[in-house]
Amino acid sequence: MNRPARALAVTTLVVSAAILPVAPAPADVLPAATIPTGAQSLEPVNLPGWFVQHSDRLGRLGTVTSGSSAQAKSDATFTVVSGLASPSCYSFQATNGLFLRHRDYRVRLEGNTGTAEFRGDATFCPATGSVTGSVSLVSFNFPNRRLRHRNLELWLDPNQDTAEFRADSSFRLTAPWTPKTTKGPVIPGLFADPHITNFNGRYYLYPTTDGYASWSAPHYKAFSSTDLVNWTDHGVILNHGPDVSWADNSAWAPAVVAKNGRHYLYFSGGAASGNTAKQLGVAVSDSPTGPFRDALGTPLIRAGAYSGQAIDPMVFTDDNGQSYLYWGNGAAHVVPLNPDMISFNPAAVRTITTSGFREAAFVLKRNGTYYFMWSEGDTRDENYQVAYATGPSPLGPWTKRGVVLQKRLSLGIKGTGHHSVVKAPGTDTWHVAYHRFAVPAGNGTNREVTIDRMAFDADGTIATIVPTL
Ligand code: FUB
Repeated sequence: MNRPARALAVTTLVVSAAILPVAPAPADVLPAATIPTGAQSLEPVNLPGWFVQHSDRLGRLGTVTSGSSAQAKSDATFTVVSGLASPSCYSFQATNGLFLRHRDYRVRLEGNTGTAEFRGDATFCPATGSVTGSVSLVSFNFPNRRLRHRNLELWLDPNQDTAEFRADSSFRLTAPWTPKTTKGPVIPGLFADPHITNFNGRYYLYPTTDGYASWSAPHYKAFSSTDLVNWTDHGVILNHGPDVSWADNSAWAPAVVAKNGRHYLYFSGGAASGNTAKQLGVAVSDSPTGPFRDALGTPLIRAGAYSGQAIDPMVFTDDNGQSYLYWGNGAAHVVPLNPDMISFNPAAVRTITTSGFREAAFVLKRNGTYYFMWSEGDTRDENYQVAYATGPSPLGPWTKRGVVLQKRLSLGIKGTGHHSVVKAPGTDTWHVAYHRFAVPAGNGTNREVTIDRMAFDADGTIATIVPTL
């Protein structure tokens, strides 16, 4: 078959993807809104008993039965996650951590490089399949092409209005061949810097969207749960592109608080041109799941106004109702927020000096003691870790107590950091959300979110947190 050179294909995709991210559907094929995330196997509608699998890093079909080897079952199991290039589409991650992507229109299994090309090639948008309950997967980068099987191989072929093509490109998502054996990650896919909180008895998670080169994702999603196990994806709650005039990318490390009957989302972002240094903003919404709108139209903290990078915001509200904003990378700062939650007195900003501080400040209060926590090292380094100090007030002074969370190589857990902590309402039970390199194939830009227990010893020290899979 005559296939266009890659350079030509990429030029085509930029134009077409920008105008129309999902292929125009033929009259008899309606767009399918969602498909279930989590572990799934894909069975073509016209080849029952055969499943999408990978072998030698190429996508193909193979038969799998209950008597097949564990490897064959594993090769036919994928985790469906939020699309690497678009949160309204999907990506398919194999149990070895690699993603289904197409290259030269052949479907392959490769690690996420974070480039726009890879993310687009590994993202598929759902359309209704040829039979009830089936789905057809449209390429994000090539909206006129769909995933189909041909000679038992998986290809990305031009959409054709024929019965044969419709059947070859329609799949049922079925119970996976590989049962889930571990609890994590708590939200499928690549996310980092989780901010966990509880509003009115319901838990909320606000992470950075990960898997992008240089952490350049432009949007935030929200997730909620009643049990910290089953999480509902509420979709995108703020998108720098259309929603924030001064930021285009680097939607990093959000933190959300409830106050004044509203919800305030503190976030950082960078501009694509001009001054590209990160700045910190605040957005507001009547709902914890957005949509949020930029409250100021300008940064709350401009790049260069204080030492270090203006990233990683966190707000702690004391029992008397006074809220404090903490932030920083390289240097930590704190300032009391005004009652409107979107302004402060610049003269009241203080710099916190605790040895080892890198980023990701988090503050909690328990039994009258204030705990200032942070991440040490580089998020790209497997030694990234969490430490803490205690003090008598939200402004310190702080006494360092030590490291409480670090890698656990015996389980393949690396890069544990950028955490947040939540207390189960009405109890002394505490949970810590943090990110780690995605298991097994992750790194500093392919991270995932997990939750473990955090406990206090009788003297108030934080017991070493045990990372689990
Ligand atoms: O996710 C982007 C950045 O990486 C965060 O702002 C840092 O805390 C680090 O986790």
